[in-house]
Formats: sequence, structure tokens, C-alpha cells
Amino acid sequence: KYVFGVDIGGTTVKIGLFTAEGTMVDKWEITTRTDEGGKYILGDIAASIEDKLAEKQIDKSEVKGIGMGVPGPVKADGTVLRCVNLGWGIFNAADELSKIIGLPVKVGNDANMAALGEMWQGGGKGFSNIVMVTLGTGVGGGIILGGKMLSGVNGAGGEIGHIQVNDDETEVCGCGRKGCLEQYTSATGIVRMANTLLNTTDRPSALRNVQYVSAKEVFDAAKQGDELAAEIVDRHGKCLGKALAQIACVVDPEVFVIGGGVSKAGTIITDTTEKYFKEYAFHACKNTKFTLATLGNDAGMYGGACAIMND
Ligand code: BMX
Ligand code: ZN
Repeated sequence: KYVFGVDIGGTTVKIGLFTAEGTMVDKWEITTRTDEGGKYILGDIAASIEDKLAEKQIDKSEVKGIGMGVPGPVKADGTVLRCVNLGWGIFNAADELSKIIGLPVKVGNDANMAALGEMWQGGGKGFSNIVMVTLGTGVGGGIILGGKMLSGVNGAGGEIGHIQVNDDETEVCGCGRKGCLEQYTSATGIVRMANTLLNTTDRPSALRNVQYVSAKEVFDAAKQGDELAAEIVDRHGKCLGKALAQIACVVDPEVFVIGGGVSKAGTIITDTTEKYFKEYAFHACKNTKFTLATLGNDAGMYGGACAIMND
């Protein structure tokens, strides 16, 4: 038996073919066509999967189904609510793709799926109670308790990036409000904080020699001992650590897995976050583990495959 894991992003769709044992045997990407309300996306995915089955001479009866992550909140039945980057309105994406391709389909939020993937084959392996945070352009989250994903009644379960940490100061978030965790801890949030500090002080910093500051440059400069950059990294860890301390009071997981592009900076992220987490956490859950995600950009595909495999 085989399963497909699909991760739909704003620019590309990543598709992986997995064995039932969880080995990825092939992966490839197609362009996400977001024009005309994103109406071609599911058809493109179906066609690409059909092509792959023909190429590998795999009969459809050997495929258990397709698990798919999408950027936005998703209800447990596969109804997508607001995938702004894809142009989609409200509809059941699982039923729709299933109808086109004639296979069972399971759909979830991209970061929820990444959490499942990391638990299955990555940084959360061996645990069944994990909270994952993806630090990318936005900040996503996934909560898995007793091996089960918490998607919530409205599909908003695990939307960690939209926890309110401050009600002013930031720009308007993608969700329409201000002061979300995403505004401080995403790659964009780090750049915004760094630029604000650079523009409002005349303190020296290596970042002043960079034309367009990126999150990577902030972390690299901090590692080199740049004080201003280190202050941003510290503030990043403080916001994240404090927010995760609130989450620990509610779900008390075994481990926090930190992923997304920003996490490529490495243990500097887990170290600062864990330091502040310990400072703010309730006494009974102060020692929750922190690990870095290990599947990188493949986590969503692994999660999709895992979701349909265990369905
Ligand atoms: C946003 C939010 C989350 C998503 C996260 C991923 C929308 C459309 N998206 O916070 O559902 O998981 O982005 O961010 O509301 P990325 O930059 O890692 O894709
Ligand atoms: Zn928000």
C-alpha cells in the first residue's frame, strides 16, 4: 500500500509518495496556480498524482489515500475557511479532491500537519503529546494530544501564531488584528523589530551594513556577538517562551518542537525560548523539553501521509 502527502503553499505544492511503513519514495513540486480564486489547484494536484501513478505503474487500488496540508484554518471534516494566499473561499477541499481523483482525502492546516509529521518521523518521534510551532513568514502551530491532532470546532485549534501578546505597537496581522505572536516571532516580525531598533537608536551594529536585513542576518549577527542583534534574538525568545508557557498551562505537552525556516538558526532559538519558558511557566510544567524540527520543508508531506495512514 501507498499514501500521498501533499503540502499546499502560496507558491508551490509539494507532493510526496510514501510506503505504508512511512518511507518517502519520491517527492516533487508543482506550481500553485492562485489565479481565478485558486480554482485550478486541486485539479492540478490530481493530475500530477495520476501522472506519478502511471509513471511508477502503481494501480489506484494500491493507494490508501491522500493527506493534505493547507495554509489556513481547516475544520475536521476538511472544510477550509480562509486560505487567503490561495484565493480560496469556504468549501470542503477533502470532498472536492476526493471526487476528482477517486481516493480518500484528509485535509488539515499546514502547521497541524507539520506537527503530525514531526511526531511521526522527526523531532517529536517517540512522543505522543507535542506542541509544534512553525516560525516562517507567518507563525503556525499544531497540538497533538494522545497522538490525536486538535483541530478545534472552528478549525482554529493550534493557531498559536495568533495568540495576542500585545495589543498595540505592531502592524496589522494577516488575521486583521494587532499584537499577535506572529508579529514578533515570524521571520517578518524579527525583521520589523530589528529595523525599528536600528531606526530609533544610533547604536552601532553590523546590521547597519546590510541593505535589506533578514531574520537569518539577525541571528548570524547575534551569534557573532552583535549586541543589537542579540537584543532582538532575546526579545524573540521572550515572546515565544512566554506564549508557550501559557500553552503549557492548558495542554501540558511532553515536548515543544520548533520548526519553520527561522528555526534553521539552530539551538540559539531553542536555548533562548527555553530560558524564558522556564521563567514564565507554571511550576509543574517548567521542565517541558524543547527540540528543533528535523524534517525541514518535508514535514507537511510527512504529516499528510501520516494523517491518511492512520485514518
Ligand atoms: C498564518 C495562518 C496559519 C498558518 C501560518 C503558516 C492563515 C491564512 N494562515 O498564521 O493558519 O498555519 O500562517 O505560516 O490564516 P507560514 O508562513 O509558515 O506558511
Ligand atoms: Zn494574527
